[in-house]
Amino acid sequence: MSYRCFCRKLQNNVSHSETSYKETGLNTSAAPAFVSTRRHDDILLVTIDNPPVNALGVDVRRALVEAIETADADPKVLAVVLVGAGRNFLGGADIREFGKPPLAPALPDVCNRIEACSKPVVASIHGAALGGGLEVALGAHYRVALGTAKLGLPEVLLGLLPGAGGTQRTPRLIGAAAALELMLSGRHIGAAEAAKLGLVDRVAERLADGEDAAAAGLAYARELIQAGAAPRRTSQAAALSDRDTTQAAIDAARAETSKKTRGLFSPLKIVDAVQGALDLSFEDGLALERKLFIECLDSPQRAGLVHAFFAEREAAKAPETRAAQPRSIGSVGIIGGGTMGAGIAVAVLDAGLPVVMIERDEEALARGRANVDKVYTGLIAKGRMKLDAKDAIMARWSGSTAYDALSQVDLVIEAVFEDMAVKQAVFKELDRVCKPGAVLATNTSYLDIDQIAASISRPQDVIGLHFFSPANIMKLLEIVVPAKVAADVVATAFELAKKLKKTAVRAGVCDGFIGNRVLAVYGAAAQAIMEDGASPYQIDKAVRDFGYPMGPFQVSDLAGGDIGWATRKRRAATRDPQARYVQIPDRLAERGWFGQKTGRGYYLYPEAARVGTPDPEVEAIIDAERQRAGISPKSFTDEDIVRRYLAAMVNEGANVVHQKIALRPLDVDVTFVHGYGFPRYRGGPMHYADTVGLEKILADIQEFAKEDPLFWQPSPLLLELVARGANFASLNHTK
Ligand code: 3H9
Repeated sequence: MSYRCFCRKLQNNVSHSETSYKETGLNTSAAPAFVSTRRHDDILLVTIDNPPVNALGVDVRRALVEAIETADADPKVLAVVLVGAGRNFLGGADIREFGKPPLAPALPDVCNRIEACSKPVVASIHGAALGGGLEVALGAHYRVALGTAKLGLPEVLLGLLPGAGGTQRTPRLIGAAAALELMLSGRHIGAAEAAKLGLVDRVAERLADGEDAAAAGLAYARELIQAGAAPRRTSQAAALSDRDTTQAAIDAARAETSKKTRGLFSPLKIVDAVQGALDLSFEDGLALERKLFIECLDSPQRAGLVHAFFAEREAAKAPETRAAQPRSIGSVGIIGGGTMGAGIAVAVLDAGLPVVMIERDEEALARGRANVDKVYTGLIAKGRMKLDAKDAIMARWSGSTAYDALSQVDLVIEAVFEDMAVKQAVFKELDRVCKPGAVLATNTSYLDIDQIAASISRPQDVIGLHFFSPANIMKLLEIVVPAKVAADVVATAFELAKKLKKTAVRAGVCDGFIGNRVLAVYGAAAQAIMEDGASPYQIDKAVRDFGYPMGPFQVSDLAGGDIGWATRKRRAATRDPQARYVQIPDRLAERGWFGQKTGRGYYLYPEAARVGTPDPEVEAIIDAERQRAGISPKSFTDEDIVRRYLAAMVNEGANVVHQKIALRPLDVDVTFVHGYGFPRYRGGPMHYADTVGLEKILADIQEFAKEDPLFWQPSPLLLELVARGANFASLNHTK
C-alpha cells in the first residue's frame, strides 16, 4: 500500500474510532491548557498548543510531562504521538524565561521523561522544531518530518548551547561532525537534509490534501505498533562509537571555532559539551551540558543576543502597522540602475516580485541590467545558483527609458544621485505617471523627505526606504516616515521589508535619519581621537577588539574617501565655525587617496590587496596636521578609545530617541547591529550603555566635555534617565 493510501485509510479509521480523553472520562479534570491529549484508538495524540510558536514555557513543560505519565499509566495506550498546533512543531525553550528564576520541571528533565516512556513516542514535525523543540523530538523515540519542517539547534545565536540534552543526544544520533556543524552554525535544515543526516527517520512528503502532522505521526505510530517496535532511546544511539573519528571531528571544530568566532563565548562551550558526549556517560554528559548551559545563560552575551532577537521583532511593529492595512504590492519600479538601484532590484527580484527599472538612456539602462545580471552570474560561478533559476528571475526584470513604463506599478523606489533638485525632478515625473495609490519611495540617505513630498501633489504617498549597500545583502532597511505620509503607506513599507527579508526600523526625518546621523557623530569622535594622538590603526584595532568586523578607517577605505569628502565640501558652508573640524581626511583626499579602489587611503593596498597595511606617509601627514592645529599628541589606551567612541554613539543615540527620530532605544540598537557592524552579542549601543551604566557614560561625557564642550554636550534624555535612576531598557516597551 502506498504511503498516501495508508494515510487515507488511517484517516478514515481515525474518524470512526476516535475518542478523546474527555469523552472517555480518562483525563477530564487534568486536560491542561497548552497541551491537549486525544486518543486515536490505542495511540495517544499529544498536541502542544502555545501560540505563536509553541515555545516550551513552564506550563507546556508541566503538561507535557503529565501527558507522558498518563500514557505510561494507561494500558490502552500503545504509542504516543507528539505534534504542535498551528504552523510549528515547537519553537524551542521560552526565551522570555531566561534570566528569571527557573521553574520545574526543567526542559532537560522533560526530554528525559519523554525518552523514558515505556511506549514508543513519535515526534511528528512540521514547521519549526528549533532548539529545545528539536531536543524534545530527540527525546522521542521516532521522528517523522513533513515537507514544511525546519529543524535546527540555533541556541548559539542566542549565546547559548542546546541545554536540554541536545549536545549529548545529537552527536550520539548523527555523529560529532554533523552535530557540531548544526550547533555551531545554528542553521535551520529542511526535512530532506534532516533525513539524510539521520536526525529524522522519515519524511512524510506524500500526504493527501488536508492531512497534517497528526495524520503523519499517527500513521507512523500505527506502523510501529503493528511491527511490535519498542521505544528506541537516542541516548543509547551509537554514532560516537568510532572514538578516533569523533575526536578528530571535535578537534577540527575546536580549531575552526577558536579562529572564526572571535570574542564569542558559547561556541567553544558547545565543543566542550560534545567532548563530554565522547568521554562521559550520558548522565555525566548531561550534567556537564547543564553546567556549561548555565555559564552561557549567565553571560552578558546571552543577554545581548536575546535583546537583539526581541528588539528586531519589536522594531518591525511600528504604530502604523497596527493602525492600517498595507496596500498590495505586486510590482515595483526602480529609478536608477547604479550600485544602489541594482542592489535594490536584486532584493526585490529575489522576493519574487517583478521589477521595472528606469534609466535616463539606453546605455545607462543596459549598464543597470548588467549590474543586476552580474549578481546572479556571481552566484552561478560560486555554484549557488543554476542558470535556469537565474533566467527565471531575470524574466521578471524589465527596463525602460520612459517614466510612463511605471504607470501600473504599485510601488516605486527612487535611487538616483543625492541631490534635492534631481530627486524633486524624479518625483515630479512619478506624480505625472504613477497610478493613484502607488507608493512613492526615495532611497535618500540624508535629504529632507518632507521637502521632496511637499513638491508633488500626493505627499501622503511619499516615504523613505533607506537601503544599505550592497542592498541585496545588507539586512537593514530604515523606513523614514515624513510628516504627511498616510499610515497605510508606512504599513506597506513594513510589509515590503518582510517580503524582502529585511530588518526594518522606523525612523523620522532629519539629516541622516537614525544611522547616518549617529555615525556622523561617532565618526567625528574617531577623527578627534586620531588628531589628538592615536593612530588610525590603533583606533581600528580597538574598535575591532570591541567586536566590530572593521574599524572606522578601514570602513572609510572600503566605502571610498571621495564620498565623505564630497559631503564635507557640500556642508562646508553650513558647518558651525566653532565646531572642531579635523582636516586629516581632506589631506588624504586631496592626494587622491580614496582607499581600496585607489590602492591607498588610510592604509596601503599593494597589488589590489583587500586587507591594508599601515602607511608611514599617512602617519607623517597626521603628525603635520597635529602641528598645524597646535595639538601635542597624547597617548590613548584601547579602552580610552572605545570609551570615547561609544560615548559619542550612545549620546547621539539618546538624542535621536529624545527627538523621536527613533521610537525607542531598541530601534537604535537594531539599526546599528544590522547596518553598521555593531557586535550583535553586545545587543546594540543602547543596550550596551545600560550594561555599562548610564551614570558612567554620562560621567565620561562630562569628563570629555572639559576638552571640547561643544561636541560633548550630554543628551537631555541621558541626563533625565540618570537623574531618575532609569535606563534605556525602561523606554523599550518590549514584552
Ligand atoms: C532553547 O531552546 C534552549 C534549550 O536548548 C535549552 C533550555 C533549557 N520563546 O520570529 P517570529 C516569539 S533557546 C519565546 O516573528 P516567525 C517572537 O518573539 C530557543 N518567544 O515568527 C514573536 O513574538 P511577538 C531556541 C518566541 O513565524 C513571535 O514568537 N529557539 C520564541 O517569523 C513570533 O516570532 C530559537 O532560537 C521563543 N523560543 O518565526 C527559535 N520564538 O509576536 C527562535 C519566537 O510578541 N524563534 N517567539 O513579537 C524563531 O526562530 C522564530 O520565531 C520561528 C518562527 C522560526 C520559530
